[in-house]
Amino acid sequence: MSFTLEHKDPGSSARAGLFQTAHGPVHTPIFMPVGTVASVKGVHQRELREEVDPDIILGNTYHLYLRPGMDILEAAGGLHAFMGWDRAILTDSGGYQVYSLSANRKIKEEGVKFKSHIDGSYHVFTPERVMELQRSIGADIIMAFDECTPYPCDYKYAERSMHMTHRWLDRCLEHLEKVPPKYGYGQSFFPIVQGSTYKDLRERSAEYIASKGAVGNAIGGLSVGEPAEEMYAMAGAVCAILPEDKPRYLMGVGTPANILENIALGVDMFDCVMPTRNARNGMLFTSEGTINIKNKKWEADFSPLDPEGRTFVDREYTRAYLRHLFAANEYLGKQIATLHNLGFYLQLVREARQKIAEGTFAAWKDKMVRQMDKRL
Ligand code: PRF
Repeated sequence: MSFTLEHKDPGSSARAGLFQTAHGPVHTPIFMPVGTVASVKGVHQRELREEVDPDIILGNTYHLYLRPGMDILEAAGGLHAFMGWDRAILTDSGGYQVYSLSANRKIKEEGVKFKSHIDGSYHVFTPERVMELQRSIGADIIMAFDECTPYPCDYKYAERSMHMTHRWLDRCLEHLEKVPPKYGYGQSFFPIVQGSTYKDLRERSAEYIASKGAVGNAIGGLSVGEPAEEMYAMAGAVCAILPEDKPRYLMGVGTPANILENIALGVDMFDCVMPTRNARNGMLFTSEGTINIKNKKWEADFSPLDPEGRTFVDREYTRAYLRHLFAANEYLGKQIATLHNLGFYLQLVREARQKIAEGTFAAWKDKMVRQMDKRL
């Protein structure tokens, strides 16, 4: 994988770039729709490709390991073939899901023992095992096994955890040398910066991560409940240290405003369940602010969902109709809202990329953030 930095914004640290994977180019800044269990919930792969048009989507090692399992994925020829998605995929390592989803997890130097959230069975993830699992899944970008600290987190715990994440990183790198890719194309490995909300820890972690010379780098442990200003302060401090000529991925972020603010700090890649999960609860993101489509105020609003939206649902369905589908608890309502939100997020990062290329990103970002924070 090679990353080319194409444009730098004169008014901020925003950048536009391009990296090549075995499954096509990824233009940055990019938002990666979350396809946790080999499916972006409620969206056909064809719709995703043709209407939302992301260069890359995300899968989760933790979920795919529990279901369908590695035997099935390997027999299918990897995740791309299994789910019928021929563009790029990134898999998260489980370093976050193990902590947020499983019960009775025990974290030790060796790895994490956890209880499945599906059937209560016990499993162990070590850095070595997680590298093997990600080889079997076959994503284009694979992630280090890390510990995502909770918020708030006391300094001593954050420091010890950061050092363990660094030792796990070295084990990941060593093991990847021994286990080659399985499907005839290369996989790019991204290490992850941790350090909670402590600037000195973040800086030490960023320096350690940068010293590994990976093709791209990630920032974890943010957007876990801290105030947005703290997230921006940490992302800014880390971006100042991570190499400029490699993509930077901020994991699990965020709202449309969070994404634009972090692009301004020099982040290139994002993923979040927010557009898909909130859609299923009736929350729509638009450039004028967020809409709760279940509100009575939309009952007889026969205007299109989003006159500026790029997907067919934005033009072909009205707010009144979508409100009705939610009131009647129809599947189609969730599908329409999901497609709209993903279309909005991808349009937002495409526009950000264009503004960076034009050199007008900073002022546009400030205007957009003010608008999008409104509730309609
Ligand atoms: N680590 C990993 N995945 C993640 C995170 C992390 O810290 C986060 C934190 N926002 C989201 N996804 N491996």
